[in-house]
Amino acid sequence: MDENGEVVLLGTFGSSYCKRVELALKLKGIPFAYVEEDLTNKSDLLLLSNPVHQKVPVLLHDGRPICESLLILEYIDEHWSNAPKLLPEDPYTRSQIRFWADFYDQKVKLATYHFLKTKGKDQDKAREDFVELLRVFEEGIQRNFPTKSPFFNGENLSFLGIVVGTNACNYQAFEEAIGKITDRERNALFFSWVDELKAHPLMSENLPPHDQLAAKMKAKFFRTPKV
Ligand SMILES: N[C@@H](CCC(=O)N[C@@H](CS)C(=O)NCC(=O)O)C(=O)O
Repeated sequence: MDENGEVVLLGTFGSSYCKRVELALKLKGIPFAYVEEDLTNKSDLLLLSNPVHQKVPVLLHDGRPICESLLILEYIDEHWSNAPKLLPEDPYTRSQIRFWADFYDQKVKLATYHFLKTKGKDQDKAREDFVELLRVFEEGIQRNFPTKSPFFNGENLSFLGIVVGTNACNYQAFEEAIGKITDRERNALFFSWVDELKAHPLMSENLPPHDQLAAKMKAKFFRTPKV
């Protein structure tokens, strides 16, 4: 057996939650097997491993399941505690990183779901909420990390870089499939971070191909593309 124990990732194509885990494993150099899940016909392994949420990603480490992408990233960083570290050592800074990762998932990502479920004026409101949330995110990151980018740990991607980058680097595919949600002028700082993340080799080499991702999103949300 590998000295790491057997590591298996249950995931699905195009999921930024799953991509987070894949990038963290690759960053740490942990060998793993990837099992693609069909979410329209979930496997018994997925249902047994994540009976509460029945979602991917699930990480199986020597057969023991860990669920929820942010918790999986923490597990990876704690179990394989060698460098490169995803989270910083200082407990206060760690808590700030976790706060903004949670904000991104609970607020920013949620705003994109509101956007894709609405039309007309409601959709305009969802777009405005999204831009405003990114502004809050920009301000918070500047306030909490005035001197050092929390998206990178040295030359490596960090916890927050992985969490935000695996999602935000796909906004173009989202927009091709669903419609225009971003405003690069009003969120110029946020998009300067996204551009940096996108240029990082680990990110750029592992992002899902744009066309395939846009096609999957179109098929999933049954919308015609808006030009
Ligand atoms: N909070 C979860 C969200 C994971 C999630 O939403 N996964 C989606 C794929 S992107 C899923 O498995 N959906 C299946 C379903 O909702 O039945 C995490 O961070 O891991």
